Amino acid sequence: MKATYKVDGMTCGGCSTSITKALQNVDGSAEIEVNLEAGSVTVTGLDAAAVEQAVEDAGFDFGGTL
Ligand SMILES: [Cu+2]
Repeated sequence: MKATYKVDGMTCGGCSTSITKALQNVDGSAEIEVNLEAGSVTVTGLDAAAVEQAVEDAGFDFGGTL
């Protein structure tokens, strides 16, 4: 399952790295692609609830599925 989600609060490369690491640590995650300019993240292998949890735990705002 591959889907793109809105993530608010990313301002720099450090933010995208934090989110990438947080999602990599979730069981089942495969490909993770952060788009800083668009404020979005594309994730393979996780459902929306798991992505939301990881994004919020990393300190960013989950904005739902795009
Ligand atoms: Cu940052």
